[in-house]
Amino acid sequence: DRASISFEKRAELATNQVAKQLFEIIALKKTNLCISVDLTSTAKILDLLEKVGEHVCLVKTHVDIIEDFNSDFVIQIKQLSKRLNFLILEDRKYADIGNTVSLQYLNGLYKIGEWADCVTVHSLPGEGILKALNGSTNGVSRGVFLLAEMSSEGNLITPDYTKATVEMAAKYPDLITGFVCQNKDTFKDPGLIQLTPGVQLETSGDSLGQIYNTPEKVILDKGADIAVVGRGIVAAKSPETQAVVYKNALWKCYQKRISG
Ligand code: BMP
Repeated sequence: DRASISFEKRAELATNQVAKQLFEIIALKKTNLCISVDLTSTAKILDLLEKVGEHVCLVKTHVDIIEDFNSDFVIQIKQLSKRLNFLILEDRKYADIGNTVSLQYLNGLYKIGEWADCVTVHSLPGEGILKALNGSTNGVSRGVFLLAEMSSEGNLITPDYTKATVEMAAKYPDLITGFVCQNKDTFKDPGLIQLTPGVQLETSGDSLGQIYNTPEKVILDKGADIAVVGRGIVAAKSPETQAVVYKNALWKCYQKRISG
């Protein structure tokens, strides 16, 4: 099963170039931590990444919450991503017809397709959404994480929806980096990445339906390859110290997992 295969080996099995790169970064930096930088100013985001960037493999953004988004921010976050060796996932959660998504991906204020290594996408509208993104990458290696499950309480995703999402992804091996999901049985392909949000050490949820699990639970029981941590690090007194705590906890679990 995919959870017992090393990240080095899985890099060789990946068919999407972003997945391959991510597996390689994880193995090299020995970190399967993704930081979710849900902050509303460019200065705060860049300052945080300067401190935690070396401890993460992936930085997840929500650019539409930034008050002062500008093209210089894009240049700077790209420079940080090169220097500290992480990839960027814009958590846009596209969910419209293919034509609209293609416009949203390439245009507007954010021009996400120009700078994000990968994006999140809902399977809800059907495969046109993947066709649109496939045709919008202009030969540059880009990736998609498909939402197969969510961490929030009472979400409407059913087992059938999850299964159909995984089947849809199988038709786009060059485009799909992996799944945002919560369970190890959700998919089997060891070349794809399980990205799992809803991870925190301090609490079991927030007041708006988020559900948290510990690093141990998500890596060892739920099959996560990369764990997404937002407020657990961002809201900590020392985000850098806390990033190291999560990084070490997650990596220890991964090592235990592959040693069988
Ligand atoms: P936090 O660790 O602060 O709860 O942040 C979790 C992040 O992961 C948020 O940016 C949220 O949008 C995202 N997320 C999630 O929490 N659950 C999902 O199922 C999918 C997500 O993308």
